[in-house]
Amino acid sequence: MAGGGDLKVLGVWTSPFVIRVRVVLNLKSLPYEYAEEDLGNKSALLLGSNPVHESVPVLLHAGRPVNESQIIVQYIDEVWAGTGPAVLPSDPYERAVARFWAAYVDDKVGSAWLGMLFKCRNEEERMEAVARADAALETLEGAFKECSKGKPFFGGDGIGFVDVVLGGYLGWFGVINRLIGRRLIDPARTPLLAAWEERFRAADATKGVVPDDVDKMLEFLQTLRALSSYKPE
Ligand SMILES: N[C@@H](CCC(=O)N[C@@H](CS)C(=O)NCC(=O)O)C(=O)O
Repeated sequence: MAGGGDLKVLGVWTSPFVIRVRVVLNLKSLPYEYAEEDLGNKSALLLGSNPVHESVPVLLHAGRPVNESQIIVQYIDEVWAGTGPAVLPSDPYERAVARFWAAYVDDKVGSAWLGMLFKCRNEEERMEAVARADAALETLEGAFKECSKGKPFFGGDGIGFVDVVLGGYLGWFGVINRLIGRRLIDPARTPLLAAWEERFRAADATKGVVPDDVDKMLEFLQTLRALSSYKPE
């Protein structure tokens, strides 16, 4: 089994995709080296490790790169299956359901997130993206009920695949909350998810990884928007 010396994450501290990988490494208590990337001046290691997308996160395991956050999370869960809690369910059907909802999060919530913060050219476009996020979160409220079966997380008693995929966005949701003057995960509209958000933020594995400094995030947002190379798809 590889120890911490064998694991390195190339990341950006605000990235929802990086955060989910770090939460899973924490859940499994796997030590790793973390290298912060500058998206305006990417390292040769990043460009060489992920030449197709040139994006973070990259997990280097004994020097070999694994790319794409959902794939990285599943890789960690498979390689360290006996270490710490399982992130994906053991039952194949439940695993398929978890993968379905994780894909839904990145498709619907992820595109609304880009719309709310990066792509919108005016307030009207921001609010259109907020409406798309609201609709996706309402659907996820139903998914939470189905997957959690009354337990605290999508994954049941502990944080699972859908939890880390959605939870990675919570730092940016703090920024959106400030911009729109209410909680995006609205306790009135989606009470189960609102309670889930509190639990996820309070979990040990997310401490120091899910950002909570909204001012610092807003500063980062300005830097990112000013980067001519940053073109969110
Ligand atoms: N689908 C990818 C998305 C990764 C991604 O978009 N990462 C952003 C940071 S949040 C990035 O590195 N973008 C490269 C760039 O801006 O040049 C994943 O899940 O890993």
